[in-house]
Amino acid sequence: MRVCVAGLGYIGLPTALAISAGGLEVIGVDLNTDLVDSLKKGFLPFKEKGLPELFERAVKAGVSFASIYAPAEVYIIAVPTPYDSRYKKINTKYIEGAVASVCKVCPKGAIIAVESTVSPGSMDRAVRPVIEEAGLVIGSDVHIAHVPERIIPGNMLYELEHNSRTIGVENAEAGEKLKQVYSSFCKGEMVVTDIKVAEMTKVVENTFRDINIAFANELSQICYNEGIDVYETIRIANMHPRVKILQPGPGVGGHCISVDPWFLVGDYPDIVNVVFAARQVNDSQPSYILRRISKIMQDNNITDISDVGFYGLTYKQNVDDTRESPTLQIIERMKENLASGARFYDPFIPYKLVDNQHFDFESFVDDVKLVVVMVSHDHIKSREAMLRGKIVFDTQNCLAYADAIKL
Ligand code: SAJ
Repeated sequence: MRVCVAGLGYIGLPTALAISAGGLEVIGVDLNTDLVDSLKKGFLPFKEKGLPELFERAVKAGVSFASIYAPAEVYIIAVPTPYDSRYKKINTKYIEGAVASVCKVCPKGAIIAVESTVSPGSMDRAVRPVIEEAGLVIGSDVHIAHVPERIIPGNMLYELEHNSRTIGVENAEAGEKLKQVYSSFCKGEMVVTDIKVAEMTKVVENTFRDINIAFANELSQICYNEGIDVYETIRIANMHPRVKILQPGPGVGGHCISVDPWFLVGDYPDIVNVVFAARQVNDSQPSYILRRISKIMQDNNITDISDVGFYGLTYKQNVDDTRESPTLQIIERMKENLASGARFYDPFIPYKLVDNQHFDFESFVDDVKLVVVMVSHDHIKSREAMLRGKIVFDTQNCLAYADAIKL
């Protein structure tokens, strides 16, 4: 069976490689010709544990990369869905473009499976009209499916192989074929359902996590007011067999958890309460961190913002993805308050992303009095000793350093 994976980013590339290593014929397509050229030369566009090894296996198995679409029995669409944070809406233009291109080359009976993050109803709103416009009949000329991705950056390849999959389809035959494709690399259970349920489960999964993190963040503020250790509180509460509270932090970033709940808020404004409140709590956590920083500055007679250094620009530990990251959110809030001059460092971001960015950890630490740890990269955990003599605000509770100030 031939599978064409459209979009060779964080999701599409590992998926294409895994299917190829799993024994099916795979062509990976991306409109970015530079990316395709560099993949052909053996260069990977981002870091992920185990990816170079998987790449090697896929190349041996014959994976190919191209910028134009080719005939295939199954198309997996994993193109970006850019998010407009002002209007809380996702843009499906790349999905629509990919589907239109697929329609021009696909053989009769092909399956078009969308993995990209979409809001519930997008398959009807964005995908169906493009296919109809191309003159194809859904259900006979092509079949559509939604197979939302579920892998977590930082542990993608393990999860790709072990997580169960939701396969949203309109007929059992397409479900069977997709099961075959996904079972080529995934040992998890394949759950076949309808498209609307598949769309909803994706949003529900990320919203559940957002609400849980919001609870932890709110608890951190309550506990701070009372002088109670929030981490100890959560640790003990989680010993109850039916309690599993996540960890507080500096805010929620990434392209999924901070985005998907907004779909429910936007589409059901008269119903949502909890979902909306959780979003507000998590979105305001960076401002809370800023208030805590200003208190720490006051307590330690620090008056110059350039004496404050933020460690970490990515949205979470050990990844190089900065989308919606809490540190970038903090920078935005500081701009609104005309506070500039703070310093920034992230070992995963070796290019200039923000003003006053340092590229050497030692000089970054030397130049500041207060280090705010925003991201718990392994990098800083192994360099704790270098923070000695500094005031440290550890918003991730990742350091053993006894004097570090916690949430
Ligand atoms: N965070 C906390 N406290 C926690 C856990 C996370 O503050 O206890 C923060 C992180 O620091 C980060 C944000 O939440 O800023 C999101 O990180 P994450 O690791 O929870 O999740 P993502 O966005 O990397 O990936 C999520 C995953 N969804 C779920 O776990 C339900 C992943 O499985 C999805 O594939 C992905 O979203 C997606 O693409 O939808």
